[in-house]
Amino acid sequence: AEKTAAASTAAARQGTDSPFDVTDSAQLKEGILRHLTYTLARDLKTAQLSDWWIATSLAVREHILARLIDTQGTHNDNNVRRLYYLSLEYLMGRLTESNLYNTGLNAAARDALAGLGIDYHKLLDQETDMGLGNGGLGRLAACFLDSLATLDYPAIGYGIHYEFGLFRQEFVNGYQVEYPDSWMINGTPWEVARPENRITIPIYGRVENVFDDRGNCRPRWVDTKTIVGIPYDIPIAGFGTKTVNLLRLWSSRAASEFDLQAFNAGGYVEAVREKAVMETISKVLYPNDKTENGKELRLIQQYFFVACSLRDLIRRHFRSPENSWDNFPAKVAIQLNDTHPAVAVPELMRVLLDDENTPWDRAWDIVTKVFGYTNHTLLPEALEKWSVALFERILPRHLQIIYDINTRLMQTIEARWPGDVEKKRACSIIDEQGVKSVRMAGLSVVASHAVNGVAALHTDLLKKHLFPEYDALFPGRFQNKTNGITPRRWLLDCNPRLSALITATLGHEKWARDLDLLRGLEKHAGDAAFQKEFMAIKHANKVDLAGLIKTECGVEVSPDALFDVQIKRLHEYKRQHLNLLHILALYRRLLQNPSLDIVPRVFVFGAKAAPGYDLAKNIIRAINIIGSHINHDPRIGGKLKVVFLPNYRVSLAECIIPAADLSEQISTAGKEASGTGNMKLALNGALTIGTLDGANVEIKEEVGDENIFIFGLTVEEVEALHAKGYRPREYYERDEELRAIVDWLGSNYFTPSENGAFALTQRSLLDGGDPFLVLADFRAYSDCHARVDKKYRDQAAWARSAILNTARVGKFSSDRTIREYAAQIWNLPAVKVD
Ligand code: T68
Repeated sequence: AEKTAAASTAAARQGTDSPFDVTDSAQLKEGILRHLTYTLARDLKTAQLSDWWIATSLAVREHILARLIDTQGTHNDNNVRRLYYLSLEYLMGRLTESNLYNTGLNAAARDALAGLGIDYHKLLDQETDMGLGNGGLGRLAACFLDSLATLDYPAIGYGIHYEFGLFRQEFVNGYQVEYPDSWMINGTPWEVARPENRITIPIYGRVENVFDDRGNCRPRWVDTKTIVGIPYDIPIAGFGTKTVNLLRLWSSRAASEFDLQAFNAGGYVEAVREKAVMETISKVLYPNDKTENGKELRLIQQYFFVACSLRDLIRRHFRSPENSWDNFPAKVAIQLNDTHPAVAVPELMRVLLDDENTPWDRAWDIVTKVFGYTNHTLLPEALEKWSVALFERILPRHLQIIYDINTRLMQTIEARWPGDVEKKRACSIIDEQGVKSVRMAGLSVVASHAVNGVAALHTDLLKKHLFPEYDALFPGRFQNKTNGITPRRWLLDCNPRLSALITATLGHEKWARDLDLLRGLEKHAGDAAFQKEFMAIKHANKVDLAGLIKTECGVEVSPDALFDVQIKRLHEYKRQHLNLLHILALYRRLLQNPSLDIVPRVFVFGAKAAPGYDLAKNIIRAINIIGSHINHDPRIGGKLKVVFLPNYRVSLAECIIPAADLSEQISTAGKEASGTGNMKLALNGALTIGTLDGANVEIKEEVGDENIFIFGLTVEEVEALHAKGYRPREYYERDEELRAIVDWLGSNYFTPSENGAFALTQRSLLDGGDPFLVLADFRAYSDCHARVDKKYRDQAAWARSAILNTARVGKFSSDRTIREYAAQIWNLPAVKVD
């Protein structure tokens, strides 16, 4: 995208304010050339664009690393309280551009590169996304890191250094095909390997009871195997501050002593095999965003990164001579991003009980003071359970500790509800029904001093439906922390045109650190000249996206059409197939009445399906095949276009979001915990069409009823409908149009040489029982789209609402979210770095 003059002025201004030790483009240019020559051993003639990208990143990195050392020094010298964020996923996207913006060096870099004859945007395009996450949960972790550093909170993120992130997606004959994501192939200039900080942890083995010198029988974990964790550090530079925090990701290795033992015993091949197994642990990210499948390697991944991280943070704590276990809870806050890192609970207990000889009650007191747990879903299939048998084989001592935690929990329940077997069954960490298993959510709730949901509605439902007994048992433990997004990546960096307009209108760029200041735009919402500018920017962004669509999908779309966007993981509850039914309805209406006057629309999809999720993959194929059919039908005069951009990822979202007119947030009420794409799209001036689900409820409260399109069943209505018995066929039979399009979907009209291509999707809606109420919500959805159509024809009214969306969603800055966590969960003071 070409930047406007105003954007570069704003950028230039930021450049002069840089809190980093580089001031001008000449200095940066010198750094770039130095790295090109002395780090990459390239000369100017043969250097490829990817070399220039690495050299530029390394030149900027120097300044960030200097600040990293200052920041860590300040934190260590002052023995500050720190947050340790444990997450199996970090969906970082590209790092170079956001680091340039956050350090204020983007203008200098642009100048330096221009002087070298290098195209800034093409250079940034060399970077492969760091896609070490599935979706919202992983991206939330990345936004949180940005806000933590920006707000000067001492924090370290811990996770896994996956060799392969989320798979790369291509479409072949409409089918999703997955390829490994070799994100490191062009180099990884933003990470620093720290082999000197490697950590060795035990796994497998058995527990034996030995008598200590006082005659007490004590459990000892023996005959274990060994895994080595090598940390890779990624600096996280705050925006407009000197703070640089750390993201530390663990890569697994085999222990050399172990190899040697096997080797000496004549087991050379055995030793190499063992080595390969150990190195498999950090090989690949599991691509399931909801269902848990009880895979051994997944549990090992969880334990591996948690055990390394705990040892690392304990080592940090004891580096200060004044520290001890007594003040551990005063210096350490640990947040569990979902239950994926919940093995940290028994692992910290094990360290305290077995390694440190701490009595149980004192150990448990420490544990419950440091942990907090964030829940991201109510869907039962996403709640992690591990079979007791598997747990025992991999982590026998941890299983014992979990049983001990559960015994004490059952005593508490008995004291509170004497003789109530139902309450015990509901609260037990060990699930005795079916295959005996460990419930990680129960473990996390019991061991944490605070448990939070990610939007107000979600937190209410969490207390009411998922954990009512725990809520009664631990009053005040459950809290809400509505999600947020970083305004740096999701407005300042990705939408330079709109950012420049905002900065020019408000007369400052403080909004990027204080998003509530966007309220200052409200008074311009009715101003015709401002509306024109705002819509011209949207149009320019749509022209850019149209170009990308042409290259990626080979489809010509008009930037004058309404861009109707649904971008998120493909999941039945998110109801991409409801969107598809509406597309089919519009198409059919046009075929029956070619002169029908509708606002021309471009439907834009982006979504990956978990590789084993057949229905989700079938929906992708249906959208691809039906979309292509519609795109090639000359009878509808180009009024409808349907494009499915392949390989949806953070950097693609950054291109789509600034160009969206309409944001599809159409999950069944009660199913989407929060959503964060909804926030990104509203911030960039898209109007939402959505259900009263997740954070949509709060977006509606902020932007006002006239500036959002709400439709469909509410949570209460969904519950009532299920209670009385939902029969999708009733809706199908009652509604002529709905019946026609559902039948159409099931026919071979769109795939003449193939029968039943979309039978899976069609069946889910009828005989499958339509668990997410697509048919029940269809008519309300279709009628709501008619209101969208009407409003879009009144461009002034649309512009006004779009501006008010941007102006009024300041609440959804992750800065606000992080301040709330810091104040209400972590008790974490900010620390300025001089
Ligand atoms: C999402 N969850 C929620 N899970 O669905 C979304 N799960 O509503 C919310 O806004 C977001 O979290 C942030 O709170 C996920 O993205 C996963 O990706 C996931 C991955 C592995 C296992 C289970």
